[in-house]
Amino acid sequence: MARRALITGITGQDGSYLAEHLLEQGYEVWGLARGQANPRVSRVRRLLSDVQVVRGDLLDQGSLISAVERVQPDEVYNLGAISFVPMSWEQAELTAEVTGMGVLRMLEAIRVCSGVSRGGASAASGQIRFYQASSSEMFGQVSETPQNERTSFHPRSPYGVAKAYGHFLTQNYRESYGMFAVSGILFNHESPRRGAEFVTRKVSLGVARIKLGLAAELRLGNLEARRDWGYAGDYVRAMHLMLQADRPEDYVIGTGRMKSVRELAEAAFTAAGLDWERYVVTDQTLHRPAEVDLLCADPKKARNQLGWEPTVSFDELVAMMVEADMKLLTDGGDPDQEGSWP
Ligand code: NDP
Ligand code: GDR
Repeated sequence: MARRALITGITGQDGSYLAEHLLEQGYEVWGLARGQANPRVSRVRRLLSDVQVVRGDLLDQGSLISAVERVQPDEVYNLGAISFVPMSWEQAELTAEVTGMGVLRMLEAIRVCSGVSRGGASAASGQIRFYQASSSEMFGQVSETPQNERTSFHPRSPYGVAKAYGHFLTQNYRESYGMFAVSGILFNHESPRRGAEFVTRKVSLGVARIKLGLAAELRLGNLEARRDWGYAGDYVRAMHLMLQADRPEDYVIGTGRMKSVRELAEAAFTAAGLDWERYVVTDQTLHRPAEVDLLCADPKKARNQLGWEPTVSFDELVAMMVEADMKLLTDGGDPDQEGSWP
């Protein structure tokens, strides 16, 4: 019998790549989607026609219990979240509810459906394996570089705080109930399917628009922020590997290399044969109330224990994204429409 996976956040960047990867591995894949007429669901149905959709919302405990009862998954990947850091200041309570409390609701759904009582672990507690999408944003103002699984957290946004709650809760359900529940502490990962609000995609779309004469400038915030950027397709393999391990453990996933937003802009404009300094305009209103200045992963544990390695370099990633956006716009695609996914 095929193994069965349930993915929350199926309409997002990682949900799509993870679904493709699991289908290739022979899984039966189910995606949790919210809303009665979510336009992103039709995008999933078109691109990922083998994925089955179950309705549910991380804000609604009963819907998660129903989804787990219906799908009877072997593995649950909790990727659903409000994931855009600036939005977490504007809607801090909603971020706490979805990105933080949503983890509690998903873990409770699994606990209840596995028949694990609060009195302690049962044999059933190991049946459903759980992956939580933790984030390098939890490190925030870093105490050491690079960051590994033992580095302390100092989150700098309501998003980072909500992720830290979900992270510790996942660890707590593992310790309290013996559940196979793990967190991947993933550093920034990008692709042509990245949301247009995130800086890499904003840059690749901006470059494509300027190259095609559709825009004259690109407005960016803090050019000095440094991140460890990798390719989303590589990172979803790590999620799957974590749930195949003998023991439930948390892992840091990243490339171990850091670049600044300035270097990102330079690489993307250069990939299109343009000089970035002629087009990039800095805009103070795009700076954040509290910035994370730098993040850089130490992925040694994942390399040694899971055999995981990234395969796409920073320059290859930037070139891939610029090329995809040039094609999208040349073909008349509209990146602001939910239906369009390169
Ligand atoms: P996206 O923003 O692309 O996707 C977020 C997903 O969450 C969407 O499918 C969205 O669905 C869903 N969602 C939002 N609110 C709810 C809700 N109330 N109930 C159910 N689902 C909901 O994120 P990514 O794919 O980039 O990231 C996946 C996960 O990994 C997120 O948890 C993110 O925080 C985390 N992460 C991402 C990193 C990255 O660099 N990409 C790095 C580290 C962690 P809808 O279409 O309905 O809005
Ligand atoms: P991040 O990603 O906040 O790291 O969170 P984002 O791409 O939004 O920002 C990265 C860095 O770029 C700087 N920056 C800008 N950012 C945006 N979005 N737009 C701009 O115009 C701009 N100019 C400069 C930011 O200040 C920041 O320092 C992502 C999300 O996917 C999270 O969900 C995930 O947890 C983390 O990565 C790891």
